[in-house]
Amino acid sequence: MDLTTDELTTFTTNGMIIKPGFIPADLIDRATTLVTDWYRTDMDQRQLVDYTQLTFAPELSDHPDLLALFANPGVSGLVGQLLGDIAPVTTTQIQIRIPDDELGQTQPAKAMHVDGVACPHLDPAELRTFSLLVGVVLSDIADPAGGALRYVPGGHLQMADWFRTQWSLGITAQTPPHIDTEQGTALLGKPGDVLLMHHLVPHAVGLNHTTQPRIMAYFRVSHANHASHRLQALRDPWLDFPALTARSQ
Ligand SMILES: O=C(O)CCC(=O)C(=O)O
Ligand SMILES: [Fe+2]
Repeated sequence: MDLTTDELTTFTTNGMIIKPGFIPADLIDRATTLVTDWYRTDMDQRQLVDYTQLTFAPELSDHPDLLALFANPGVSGLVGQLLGDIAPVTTTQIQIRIPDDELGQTQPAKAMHVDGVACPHLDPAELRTFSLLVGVVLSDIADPAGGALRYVPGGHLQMADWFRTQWSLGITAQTPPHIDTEQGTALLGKPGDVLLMHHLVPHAVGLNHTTQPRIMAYFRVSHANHASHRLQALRDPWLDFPALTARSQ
C-alpha cells in the first residue's frame, strides 16, 4: 500500500501521483450512489454558481459515506507518508461538471489557480491554503472534453518561485501569465482512482461537452502546522512535507 520510491520521485518532480483503482469498490459504490441520487433529485440549478465555487451537495459534505473515501486506512496511509502529522479532515468537497446540454446556463469555468490563494470570490488578502489535495474519481472520465480537471505537472515549483520572487499578499492574479496560458494535462480515470496533488500545482476546469456528468470528491489535507505558516508554505514547497525535504534538494 505504501508509495514506492518512484512514486515519491514523481511527486517531488511533478507534484502529483495517481493511484488507479485504489479505493475499494464497496466504498466507491456507496459514495457514488449518494452523490448521483443527490444530482438527480436534490440539485437546485439556481445554486450552480455557489456549487461550482464551493461544493456540490453541501448538505452531504460531512456524510460518513463520503468521509470514508478519505478515512480508509489505505488513503490515510499514503497521506501520512507524504505529510506526517495532519490536521483532522472533516469535510468533503464534491465537484461536478454538468454536461453543457443539460444546463440552461453556462457553468462557470475555473482558470488556472492554486486553491486558497486569490480566490475570485474571496478577499485576496485572505489565504485558505492547505498542504495536499486528495481527489477521488467518482465517474468515468474518458474524454478530456468532459470537464476533466487539468493540471500543470511540475507547476508547484514554478508557483513557489513566483510566490517567492514576484507575488505579494493581496495580488489578484491567481498565477503568473506563463501558467495562465497553459492547457494543462487532463485527469482521465475511473471510479476509485485517487489523485494526490501538491497544494501548489496549478489547475483549471472547463465545460463538459460530453453527455455524462464528471464527478470528483476532494479532501483538502493540512499538515498539523500548516495554519501557522501559510505564507511560508507558498514559498517553500517542501515545508509541509518533512519526509520529502531531503529528496527534493
Ligand atoms: O472541478 C474540479 O475538479 C476542480 C475544481 C477546483 O479546482 C476547485 O474547486 O478548486
Ligand atoms: Fe482548485
